[in-house]
Amino acid sequence: MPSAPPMSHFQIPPPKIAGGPYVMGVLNVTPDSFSDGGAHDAAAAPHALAMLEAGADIIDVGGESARPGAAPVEEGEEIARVVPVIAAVRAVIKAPISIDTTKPAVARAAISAGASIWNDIAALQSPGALETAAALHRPVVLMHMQGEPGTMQNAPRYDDVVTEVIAFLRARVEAAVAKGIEEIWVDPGIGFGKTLKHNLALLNNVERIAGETGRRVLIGASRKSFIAAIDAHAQDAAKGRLGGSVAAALIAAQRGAAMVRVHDVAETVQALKVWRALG
Ligand code: 9MG
Repeated sequence: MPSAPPMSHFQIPPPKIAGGPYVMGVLNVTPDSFSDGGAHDAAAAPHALAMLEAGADIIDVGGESARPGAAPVEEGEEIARVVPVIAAVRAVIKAPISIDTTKPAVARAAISAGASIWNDIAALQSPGALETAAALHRPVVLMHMQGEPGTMQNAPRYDDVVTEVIAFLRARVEAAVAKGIEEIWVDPGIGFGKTLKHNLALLNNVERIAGETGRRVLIGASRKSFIAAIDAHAQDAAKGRLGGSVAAALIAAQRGAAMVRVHDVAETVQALKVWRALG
């Protein structure tokens, strides 16, 4: 008997802003999520809808905080957080949903519930992650992080951050390609084991990262603490970093980012549209 055909390959539709970038709206489902782009279960679908109406292309659902110092979440608990939310969001929207996880079992459960993209801050380095991603036939985002969320901001060190991040991303792309994974995005991981200087160097070199990895680049700078390292008035992540977040997304797009991951969708989309209107 002939074997079953592979699951169909998912294609991300074109970005809403002509010429891009794609805008990925953050939907965190963690206990501390209300101040971090989050919503409680019942509010998740309306929040996702609001982000889409404001111009988001993709909704990124995450059940484990990646903030510096955040505690790890057990696999079963993470699945219990994200699956009902993905199912509820999928019931009301057609747009792609990405699952922000490092765990293959969570990615599998999320894709079964309706997610279509695996956003992995660990770049498919967890045991079995490459094989799982290959079997899922979905686009993946491979992100760079030095260390682990609990300790990554203690003392980040690089001789040449841009060169080292590119070397890491190239190696992860090669590993993914070797397993047959087709649609691969890369992400230098703003704020993940990086000082202000490192973050600025990476933002300034998005075009080089895209060129030397041969992949489209996603940048997530929204509400990150490097903004407070530039402006002392930005201590409150949810309320005090809007201007810096929008500026960083715009700069990333101008430097060649093909996707920006943001909490404040309407404000970011407006800024991107003004830039695109210049032609
Ligand atoms: C989940 N998450 C938090 N920050 C992120 C970033 O900068 N990039 C990606 N891909 N995911 C992120």
